[in-house]
Amino acid sequence: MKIERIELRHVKLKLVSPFVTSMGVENEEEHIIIRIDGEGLTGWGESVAEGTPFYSYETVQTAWHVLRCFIIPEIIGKDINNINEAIKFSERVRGHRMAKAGLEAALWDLLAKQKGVSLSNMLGGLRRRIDVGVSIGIQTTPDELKKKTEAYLKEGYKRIKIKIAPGNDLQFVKALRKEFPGLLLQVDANSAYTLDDVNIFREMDSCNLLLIEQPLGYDDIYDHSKLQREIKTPICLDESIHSLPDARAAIELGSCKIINIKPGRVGGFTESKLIHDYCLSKKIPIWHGGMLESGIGRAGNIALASLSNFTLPGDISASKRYYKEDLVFPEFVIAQDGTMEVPVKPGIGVDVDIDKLDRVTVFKEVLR
Ligand code: OSB
Ligand code: MG
Repeated sequence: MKIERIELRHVKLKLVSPFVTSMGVENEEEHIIIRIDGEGLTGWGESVAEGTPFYSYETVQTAWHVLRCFIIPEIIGKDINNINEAIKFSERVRGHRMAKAGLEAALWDLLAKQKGVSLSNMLGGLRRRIDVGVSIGIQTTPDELKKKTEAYLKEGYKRIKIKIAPGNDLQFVKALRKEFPGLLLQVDANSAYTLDDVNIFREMDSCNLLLIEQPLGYDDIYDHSKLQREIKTPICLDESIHSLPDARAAIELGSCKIINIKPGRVGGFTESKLIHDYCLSKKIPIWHGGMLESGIGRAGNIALASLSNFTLPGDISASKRYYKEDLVFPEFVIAQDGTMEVPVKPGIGVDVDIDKLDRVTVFKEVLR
């Protein structure tokens, strides 16, 4: 496959409602959409680096810089026949995994389309439908949270994740648990606590949570191993896991019992598959995280989540949970049984609405 043209677009997407986490408030999501053209076919990917360096050090600007100056010049004009060949060209770049993952996603889409197979099929996915959940930001009161939860449950979501932060934790968790005794419920702290808060997490042990996501430092593995020894609820790492070696360290140290995979955070679908296979061999359950992607990125997430060891419902929600209008058609919808269909058409399996994409693009650059 000759890589003839690569287009980068900085997009700004207005969320349907503000998303409040321990990291701050998000009203709109900025990402990079990557388009690769070759031999009459088009591949699409999304880099989940955000406008701000609050979840990860990467931002739209750093990802753009690394892609444009160091990765794209290596692959433009080349004849690339498989993903491993492409990865070789960006190996010299250390870190910047969100930048790499967006480009890799576009290449996976392009190569799957060349083969005429779905991305799910090319990644080795077996499921035709995936179990999905929804991530709810911090609400002003427990009553507000109950209302939001009830509305999402009506739509079919199988599992609820709520964001927590110091001062906004146990009262929300306990209220929700009381109202919905059988609910599959988990919490995400986005690194807002320290080992001094161990009593808060001990108290959560009585709330029957599926997991506690990233309670401590955003790059920490060691302190999490200490916390996990003090509590029964499984810890799940998100921010701290950037690669297979990180996953291995965390599991061997006992820092977590569950891992959340986001292809952007770990550098792409290839690294995601390595972590998936390793966790399967260690009997560590995994689930697919989310970065408020547009339908372009979400389509790839759904394909990855169709692999067999994604046994817990993912943060992969319907288009309308995020945006009034998604960038793809058909938009993603959730069925009443809490599942989402895995696209079967070649590549990401959905079409990009160029007019809508144009409307949300704030800057565009073409490299050839
Ligand atoms: O920690 O999982 C997280 C969104 C942006 C950054 C970090 C996180 C999130 C989410 C959103 O929780 C999940 C989704 O995309 O549905
Ligand atoms: Mg998280």
